[in-house]
Amino acid sequence: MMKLSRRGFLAAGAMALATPSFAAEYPRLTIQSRILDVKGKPAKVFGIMGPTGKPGLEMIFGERFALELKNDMTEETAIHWHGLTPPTAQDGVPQLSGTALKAGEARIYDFENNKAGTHWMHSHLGLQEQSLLAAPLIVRETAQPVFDEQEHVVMLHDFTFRDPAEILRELQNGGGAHAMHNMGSMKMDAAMMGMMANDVPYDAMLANDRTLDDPEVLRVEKNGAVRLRIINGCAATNLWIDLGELTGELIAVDGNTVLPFKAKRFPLAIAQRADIRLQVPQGSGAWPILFQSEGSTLRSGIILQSGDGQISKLSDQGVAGDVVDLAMEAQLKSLAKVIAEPVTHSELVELTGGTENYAWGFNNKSMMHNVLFNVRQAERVEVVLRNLTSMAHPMHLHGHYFKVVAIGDKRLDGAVRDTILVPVGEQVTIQFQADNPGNWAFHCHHLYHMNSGMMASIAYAGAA
Ligand SMILES: [Cu+2]
Repeated sequence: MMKLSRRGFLAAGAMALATPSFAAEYPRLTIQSRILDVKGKPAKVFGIMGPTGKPGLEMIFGERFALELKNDMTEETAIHWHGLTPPTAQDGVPQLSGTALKAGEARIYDFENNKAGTHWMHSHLGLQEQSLLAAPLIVRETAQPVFDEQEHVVMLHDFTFRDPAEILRELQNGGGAHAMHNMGSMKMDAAMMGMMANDVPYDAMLANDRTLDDPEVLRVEKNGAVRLRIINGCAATNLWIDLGELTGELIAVDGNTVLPFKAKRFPLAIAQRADIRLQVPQGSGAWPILFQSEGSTLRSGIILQSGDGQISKLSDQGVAGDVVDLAMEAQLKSLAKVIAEPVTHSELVELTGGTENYAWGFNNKSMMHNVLFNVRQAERVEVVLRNLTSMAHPMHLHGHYFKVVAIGDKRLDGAVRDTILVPVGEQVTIQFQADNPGNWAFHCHHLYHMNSGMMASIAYAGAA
């Protein structure tokens, strides 16, 4: 190793700072177009490539979130770090946190990150997310796994060959798969509820960009432990994780640890994440992990394979998934020690609309970034979310985590999350600590609802 005197070292440091390409010291995330093969047909989609050539980013808790984001597409974009709580200016929502990133532009993001877990990054501009402009953002709790287990990230997408703008236009003209919601009130049975759970039909479901015709195969050890970090990156599809013959433990939701919850099937609403730990059986085998769309037969999956396990062909059509409900949510318990501060500010937010011209909104008003209510720093805010519409809404708050404190009238010591599904006719109450001044998006994460008025903000009084 070359030995530098203190003086020499300082000079070298000064030189490094003076070079114009100092930005290259930041790892780079590149937003780009790419061609995907979906069911034998080429599809032009977007992607976010990380410094290692893999999509997205993996970092260790305690590391500063510091990178250069480069837009190599021919259109502008804005990337939101879903699950992190950056200063508001770096949150990636046009109109709320700075300008869009123009074609060819690069920008530095640099902030202290204190959120571990399975997160993701995605476009917050227009309908780009439907074109797969999203990637994993994994903040590992420790550099080395505490448990002897194999980790694997699974990013899920709903895929259509159609132009998303055309889908939105059709919905807003009263057509498409949402039309039956406009037929007035009628008695619905479970099958009809299922049919009405989706208002966008898809051509395929993808798990790590692949369909079940050619699924990803994860080699695992016999009797080994596996931790799946599953991200629902769908634009408009709630789904069920189905472990088939295996049983797993849900250990974290939206990156926040929960008391391990054992099951074979787990609901996963749009934008939510689930960390599931499972044990591979003793003998050789192949175990499909399936992701079944709510109200639709379409599914995706990955295969865990050990030894010389035989992989059999699986159809990408399963049995239409039940309507996603809050049965599991009601049983989740946060492991994080949250101080039970007294509520100092209460709000009732009704989720409304979805009838004429597909106009959605809050408290009977369609909005696009408008302030829904103000908060003050240090307030403990409780928000009652009441769904008066005919569809479920995965509600996402930026810049904060919240605790689920009630479902209907039943109070609970629920999970800490950043996205909660509010099913049809139900009411969910959340609490958050106002500790991150700014103007924060608060919206339904269903891409077409969000772009049709279910997109508000919560603004700190006196903050920029
Ligand atoms: Cu919605």
